[in-house]
Amino acid sequence: LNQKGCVVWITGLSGSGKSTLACLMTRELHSRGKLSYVLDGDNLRHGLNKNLGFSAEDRTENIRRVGEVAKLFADAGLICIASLISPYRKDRDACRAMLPDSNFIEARDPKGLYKLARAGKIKGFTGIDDPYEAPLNCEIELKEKDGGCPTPAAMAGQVVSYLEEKGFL
Ligand code: GGZ
Repeated sequence: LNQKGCVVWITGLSGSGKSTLACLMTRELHSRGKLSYVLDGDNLRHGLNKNLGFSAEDRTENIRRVGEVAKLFADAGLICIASLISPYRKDRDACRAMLPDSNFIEARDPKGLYKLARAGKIKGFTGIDDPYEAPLNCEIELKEKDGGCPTPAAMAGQVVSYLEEKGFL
């Protein structure tokens, strides 16, 4: 393989575009002939993590499992893109202790989930009545610039450039 395994950890609120970004990144990497794999929190909750809910303990276990799996992919030489809300710093730090990379993106609400949560129709929703702790020292921060919000493709490009700069590609 002409690449070095690593993990890109995308954290952010629900509906912030984590899955879109992960998908664009994996496509961009594929077009460059690089192997990658997306671990998406929402998807994994249908299989590997189907016995877990959204209590703080369950989220911690969710993130721990995904961190362990991501490490295996990275050990195999792939660029593993983990996309989870992962709202607690201590959980992300525990993954970081095993993993080299991290990043962060800002929020929007295309699915209307926040509206439902604010109306009390979803309880314990991250960012409404459950906490979200933004990273303090992430490697990449993808957020609004003076000119407005960057496109998802621009954000994917930003992450891929970072990987290139650091010698992962
Ligand atoms: C946060 C919730 C909740 C609550 C259901 N809080 O945007 P989505 O809807 O389609 O994907 C979100 C997904 C979050 O799973 P994660 O594994 O990434 O979360 S964590 O890292 O916190 O373990 C969201 C949906 O589940 N969802 N109820 N109460 N998100």
